[in-house]
Amino acid sequence: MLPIVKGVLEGERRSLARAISIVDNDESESQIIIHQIFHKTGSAKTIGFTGSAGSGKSSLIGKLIPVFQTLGYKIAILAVDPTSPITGGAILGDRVRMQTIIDDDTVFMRSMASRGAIGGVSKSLRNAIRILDAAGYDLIIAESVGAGQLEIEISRVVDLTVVVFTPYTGDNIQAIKAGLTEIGDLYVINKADLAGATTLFNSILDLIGNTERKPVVLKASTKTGSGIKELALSIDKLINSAGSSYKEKEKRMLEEELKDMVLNIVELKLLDMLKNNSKYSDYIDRLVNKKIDPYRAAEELSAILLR
Ligand SMILES: Nc1nc2c(ncn2[C@@H]2O[C@H](COP(=O)(O)OP(=O)(O)O)[C@@H](O)[C@H]2O)c(=O)[nH]1
Ligand SMILES: [Mg+2]
Repeated sequence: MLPIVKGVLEGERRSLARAISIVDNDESESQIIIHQIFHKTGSAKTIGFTGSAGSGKSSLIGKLIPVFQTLGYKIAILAVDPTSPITGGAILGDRVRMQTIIDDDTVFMRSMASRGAIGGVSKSLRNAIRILDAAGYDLIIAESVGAGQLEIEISRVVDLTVVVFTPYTGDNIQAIKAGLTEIGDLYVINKADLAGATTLFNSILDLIGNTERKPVVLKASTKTGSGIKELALSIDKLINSAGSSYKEKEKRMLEEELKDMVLNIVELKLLDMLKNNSKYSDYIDRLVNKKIDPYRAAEELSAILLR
């Protein structure tokens, strides 16, 4: 067993941080780490928090943590931010807003850059979750700092997606991105202490709450504390009640992951075979001389490679 894996399994923080960086940067050690911990994973519940910057995701997570702790969870938080390097400012701001919890060394917090761009995010996040899961964290919260495609990707990796809206971050009903209306299992209208929240809450109920899948829609304020406990209890209920459908989701996710990885390996192999095939340069010459068209060249060359 790698020393770092031993550290991870003992929940040692420096090993955890290092192991997460390794999978985040897709370093070669990732494979060995995942190989050695995979059998210890599968018990953690995962939640993704998405929504516009400034909607209050970090503040909400900060307020939810103590409630989740009274429910017995051991919590880890991953801030997924491909736009800034790991040492960047975002996580520092978040640490301030989550002050109450970072003083508590039972909560683990780490930011991830997931530099592999889109597609890289799900891979890094999935593996970071596995590391925390193997270390004994049983509630893992991913906060998405980006937007758009990233949020959809995160929602595919976690058990439950919470979408946070406020009237102050451009989340009026016309401007809400189509994707967001589909990925949430639970919608929070935050900053309920400010005017406009109730109007937005009613519009969201109309737009999303009454659709067939009936996601939960709640109002909350991290400032007054209203709705926080209800939010925590709703999340707890959802992640624990939908047992069978999450198993199915898990199976689908593993299938996707396996498919992606196989395609990746096969693509690299085929590329290698193609470049080393003596016919390859012949075909390029024939294309240049207009002796063959690209469609036919590709057909024939593929047939040769797959023979
Ligand atoms: N009035 C009010 N402000 C809030 C509330 N929740 C968060 N904020 C403020 O909104 C800003 C953005 O919050 P933050 O948690 O960093 O949002 P994030 O970017 O989604 O993580 C901060 O200045 C918070 O103090 C709330 O319930 N009411
Ligand atoms: Mg934040």
